[in-house]
Amino acid sequence: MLLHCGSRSIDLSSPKVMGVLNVTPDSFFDGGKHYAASGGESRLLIDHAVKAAEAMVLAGAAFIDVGGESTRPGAADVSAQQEADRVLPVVEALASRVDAVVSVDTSTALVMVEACRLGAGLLNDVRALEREGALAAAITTGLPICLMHMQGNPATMQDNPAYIDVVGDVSQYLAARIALVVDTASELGMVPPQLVLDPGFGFGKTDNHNIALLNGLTELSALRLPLLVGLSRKSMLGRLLGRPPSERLAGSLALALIAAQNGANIIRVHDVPETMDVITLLQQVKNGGHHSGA
Ligand code: 8Y7
Repeated sequence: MLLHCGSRSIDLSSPKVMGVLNVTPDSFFDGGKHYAASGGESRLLIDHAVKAAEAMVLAGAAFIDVGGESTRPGAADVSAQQEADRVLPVVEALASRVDAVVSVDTSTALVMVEACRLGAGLLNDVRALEREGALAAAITTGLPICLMHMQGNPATMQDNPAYIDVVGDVSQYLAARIALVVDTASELGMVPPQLVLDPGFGFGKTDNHNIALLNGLTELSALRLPLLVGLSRKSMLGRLLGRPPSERLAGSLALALIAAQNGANIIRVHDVPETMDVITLLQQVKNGGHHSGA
């Protein structure tokens, strides 16, 4: 199927890679490498972000996910204006200069609308449009939207995550959000947006919950929408392998492969070239050794 992301369309009949570009000062992995501080420095930092995005696109990323609010447990709250100031200049620069869909990782209505105006092609909301004003704002952009499941909120979500049946519960939640988006679009007289679903690995989940969801991706496919997964360098790998973020590449690649084999359509990662190799190999093996050219 084709995902219509503004001026670009992405063919999801084979898995695609989304590269992560953080513009927060406190990202757990890249440590805010691209953080636009202020004043004269911000131009330089935007150029740096564009270069990083260009490298990911050259390596094969179909999407670049730009985020300005760290969802790391204990991260500082960011105001809508602060988030907009961080993210929008980067969205604008990328949209005009980079050959990929610019995805904006936001839960904030203002950022959604402005990012769309500046050329973003996908809204990636870890709160599945639950924040005040986000539902109508997102629908109004006409862009595809990724709805992610999270239990609780980033500050406390890992305290004691609990489910009756994690795959069933996540699937039910996402189905309810889909219905709400469709109903709201109809009330607004808008065409319902294309939706992408994400079980939200690590967002209010124990390792066992994450593993059940990884094994249960095929059940989420029953909702008949594209699936996005983010597993790259997450703390689950820290616990399962006993490794710090900088040593989680091999584990991330293993999980990316499992997710793609279980039906994930978009893999959100920090390491684009390495993940592209995994996806390319998987496609070649699926095709029985014949190159597809794609
Ligand atoms: C995810 C995400 C993060 C994810 C989607 C991290 C913004 C934490 N994780 N968005 N964002 N899915 N859709 O470790 O798993 O990258 S932030």
